[in-house]
Amino acid sequence: MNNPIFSELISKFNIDLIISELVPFGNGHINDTYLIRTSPEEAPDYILQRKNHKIFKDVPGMMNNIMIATNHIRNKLIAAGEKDINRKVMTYFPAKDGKLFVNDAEGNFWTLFLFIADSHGVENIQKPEQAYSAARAFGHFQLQLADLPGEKLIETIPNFHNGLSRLNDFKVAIDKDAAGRVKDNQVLINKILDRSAEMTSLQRWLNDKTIPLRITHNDTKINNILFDQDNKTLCVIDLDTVMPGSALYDFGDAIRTIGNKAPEDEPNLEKIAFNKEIFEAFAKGYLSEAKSFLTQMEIDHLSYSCRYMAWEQAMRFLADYLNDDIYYKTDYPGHNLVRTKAQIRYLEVLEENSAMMEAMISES
Ligand code: ADP
Ligand code: GN1
Ligand code: MG
Repeated sequence: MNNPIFSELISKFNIDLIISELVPFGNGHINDTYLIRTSPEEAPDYILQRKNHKIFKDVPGMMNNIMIATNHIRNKLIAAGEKDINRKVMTYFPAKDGKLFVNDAEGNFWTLFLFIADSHGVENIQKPEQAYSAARAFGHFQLQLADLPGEKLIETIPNFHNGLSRLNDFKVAIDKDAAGRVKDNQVLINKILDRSAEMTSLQRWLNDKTIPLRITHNDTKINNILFDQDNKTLCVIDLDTVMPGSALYDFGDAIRTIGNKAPEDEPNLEKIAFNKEIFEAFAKGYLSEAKSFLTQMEIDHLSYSCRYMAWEQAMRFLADYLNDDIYYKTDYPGHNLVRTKAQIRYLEVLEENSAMMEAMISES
């Protein structure tokens, strides 16, 4: 894939490169990602992304957030005398006009980042040691941003993890019933609604400042960490949603993916099981970095946060299914329903394991 439209687009970035190959890359549900391989072979490669501007309504604001956050981290790495900085933090490339993106003729927004060489992402984690280091990476990322004033960043997606607002969107989707799917899914709908009082508590605590707002990543799926060839973590990527949030979102969202032995769209619900060893390693790794800044209230709700993020995600998948699949990329009809069922089953699994999770956290 190497057509003149891409060549023209790339030529608008403030960088000299010779494209040898351009290939679709990664498994994201939102953006379109391409890897640009360049020649000569030893020259750096790049990640070109079409940011989904229907979802990210202020791409310039989002890229400004990414610039602020990555510059902040980069300065810390420099001050710490870190080597190999370009593999420990994302590097963005501005356009020739100084903007952090290029618009194409259709009004799409394209961005360019350095491809982190000799790296790979993982879709699932097998080894506790890998969970421990992934958790340290996420905890360390929060720590690196802990002294960045929140006012500098915009909310790239307003109310992104706000349970009260998500619940409201869900109820609107039920009322609209755009695809006539409500009647066949009442059992699933009720499973979400039945838990709404418990699950919206997090937003109430944020509203009354019982739990602090921090700068958080907000999309800590395991495939948003890059590992090197020795399976050591390099850096946290996919910074589109870095903005003020709760540390609990990041902990809970990571466990949403790696604490589950099955993928988030597993059709066979019997395969959905809690991975105790991975959870224990992740909790230890996260707290080894985050204990220094978390409040006791946050620590006491780490286990709750896993249920919260699974509940929120189930509600988002189901709302999208009821809305006729307009948000997430889907691979087949009914994909969002499969995702919903898997996520609700995982939520039940987390509920069954919550006492053990609490105990593991207090021992970490
Ligand atoms: P999405 O928001 O759609 O999930 P990501 O920014 O996570 O998109 O990118 C998709 C995938 O591309 C990632 O999971 C990762 O495997 C790969 N990727 C993204 N940025 C880089 C990078 N700078 N270096 C290496 N791989 C990357
Ligand atoms: C989306 O883009 P990706 O695949 O990293 C979504 C997350 C969801 C996730 C579910 C901006 O993440 O919030 O948790 O899918 N990102 C956005 O897999 O909505
Ligand atoms: Mg991603």
